[in-house]
Amino acid sequence: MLAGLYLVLDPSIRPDRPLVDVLRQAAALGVRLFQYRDKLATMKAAYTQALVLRQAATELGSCFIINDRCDLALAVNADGVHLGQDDLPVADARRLLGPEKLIGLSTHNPGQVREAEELKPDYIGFGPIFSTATKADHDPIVGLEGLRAARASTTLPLFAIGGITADRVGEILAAGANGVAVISAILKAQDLEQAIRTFQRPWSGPSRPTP
Ligand code: TZP
Ligand code: MG
Repeated sequence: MLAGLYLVLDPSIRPDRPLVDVLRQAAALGVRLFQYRDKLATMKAAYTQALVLRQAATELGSCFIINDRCDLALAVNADGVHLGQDDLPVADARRLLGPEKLIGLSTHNPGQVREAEELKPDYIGFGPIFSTATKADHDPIVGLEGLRAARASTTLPLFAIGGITADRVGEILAAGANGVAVISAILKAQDLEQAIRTFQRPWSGPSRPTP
């Protein structure tokens, strides 16, 4: 479960595209891990949106994680929360959510990865691997070199994030990531199905020749 394509649903990227439609289409194609990330919505609006996404993810057998907010994750009975370095400490999130929920932690440098080893989230995000416009205040770009170093210092499931396009997934996996967390390369894609299928290719085994 904590590997493969992790699709982060952020409404600011394509406000015209209903997130629940994206989730449904992606889940139908086999995406099993989603995160709802909204840095701008009021709590009430985020709650309303998260409930809809939660329900769709449950129907389609996918895992649903909330970015930043443990209270929202609890309110909609999400499968977990994804914490940044400035959010609640992992131990407090664990106390609030209990032992069964997933806790993810964003990390951006070797020190934070080593610290995560002690904090024991269920998985880490690591990046930005490449240049990204999605997060304005991001930490320095770590590149594939940084990713290899991070891999060497943790056994936690690791999702690479930041500027990831489908053509780079192969080298990211070769550098040791368990999966990729993607926002814009999928949400902005003109053809959602085609974009998702291309991202999934490295995990879907050798392609069969078309008859
Ligand atoms: N954390 C590090 S980079 C990033 C986050 C949330 C944004 C990644 O978005 P994109 O559009 O896939 O580059
Ligand atoms: Mg955060």
